[in-house]
Amino acid sequence: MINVIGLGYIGLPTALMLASHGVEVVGTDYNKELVATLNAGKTTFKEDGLDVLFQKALASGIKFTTEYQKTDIYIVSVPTPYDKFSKKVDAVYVNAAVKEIMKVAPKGATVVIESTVSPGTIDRYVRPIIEENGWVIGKDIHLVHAPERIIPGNMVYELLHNNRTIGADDKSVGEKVKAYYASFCQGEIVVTDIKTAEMTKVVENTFRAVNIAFANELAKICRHDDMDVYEIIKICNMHPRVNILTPGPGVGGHCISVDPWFLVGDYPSLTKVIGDSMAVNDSMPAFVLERIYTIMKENNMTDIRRVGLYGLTYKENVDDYRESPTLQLLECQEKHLAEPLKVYDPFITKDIVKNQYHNFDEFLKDVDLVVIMVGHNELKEQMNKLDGKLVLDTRKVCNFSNVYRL
Ligand code: SAJ
Repeated sequence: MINVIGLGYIGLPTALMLASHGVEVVGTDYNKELVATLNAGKTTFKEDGLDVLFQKALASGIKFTTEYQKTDIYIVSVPTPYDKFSKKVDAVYVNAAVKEIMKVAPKGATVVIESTVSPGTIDRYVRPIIEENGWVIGKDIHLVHAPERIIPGNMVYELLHNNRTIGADDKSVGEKVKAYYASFCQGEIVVTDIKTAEMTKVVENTFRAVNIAFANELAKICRHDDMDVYEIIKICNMHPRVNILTPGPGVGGHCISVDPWFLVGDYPSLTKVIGDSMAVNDSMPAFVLERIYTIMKENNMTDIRRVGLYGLTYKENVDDYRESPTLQLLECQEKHLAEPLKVYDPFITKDIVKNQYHNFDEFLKDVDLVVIMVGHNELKEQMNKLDGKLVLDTRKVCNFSNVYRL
């Protein structure tokens, strides 16, 4: 039996996938409300294919509880934020989960950490917790790191098809854990050591953050000297060895806007490119705000209350708004002591910010300048509704001839 600890964006789909492929699974989360929702037969977030997978896993007997189980394998999938001051990974949730596991685990059990951590985190934090218990790692308990790679918006497909990395002290333990993942994963699964697996995961997200920062910096240069950044990137990407990502209003989510900081925190004197890249991405919401003021001025628009932000999530067609560029922009605007801008997002049904709308038409009635922060499909399908409005499109989804861009 596998006990999956943490039933969030990664833990839940992983638990469901294992269960629907014949593995006995119990999912554990300390959040009683979340466990009650799952036990009532409902998923806790939207994702293509998740509900079908959930039903399959229920039919296969998956259980959800707040209790840690006595079993041979634990998969820990809890959040790993970064400390805003030191930039280092904050392993507090991983540590707490491992402490709880140690209270119930039988000798010989394997603890798999799925959460993203910086290189050396398992050595620094997880090993001492186990050793304090008087247990010998490699004999009484086995440690494995199996970072996930799935992208929100396409998680179920990617869980099935992506290649994976497994890090273990002992190759045979790595192979044993690999067999569980191979029950559903059709990609290649590489077994390596723990520190390599830790570094690999952080490097993948850092690569993307640096590439996005490069695109964002190009957008700033092109705005400064009146060039079309999208046309330039399109042509550059026709070169066989160039692949520039897309500029945008900033970087959100809980991965690319967070994980690269772990490297900056741990290797401050060695991470100039990475640190500067993160700063460029973090500067984008303020850059969008500047664009808003410029466009208002150009159009003799004086009332900031007639400006509306379309999109609150960190990217298109997901309901996750953690670290979203829109929230960053509103925070930045708050510093200017201005009336908060109007906001609408079809994926966010709860009120999470001031001046939030839950109906697209009502939102449009109250604004003259629409700032596209996220290119949800809903908008792409109803773009004609923006006809007659001023539009600042930070995602290049609107083809109007008079549209403003980054
Ligand atoms: N973004 C841009 N320009 C781009 C691409 C993305 O501005 O060209 C922005 C997005 O709008 C968003 C942010 O960057 O705000 C991040 O979005 P994303 O879709 O690039 O990535 P995430 O954070 O949803 O998922 C990433 C993925 N990592 C990589 O692609 C290397 C995923 O594979 C990881 O599993 C996930 O992080 C994670 O959990 O670490």
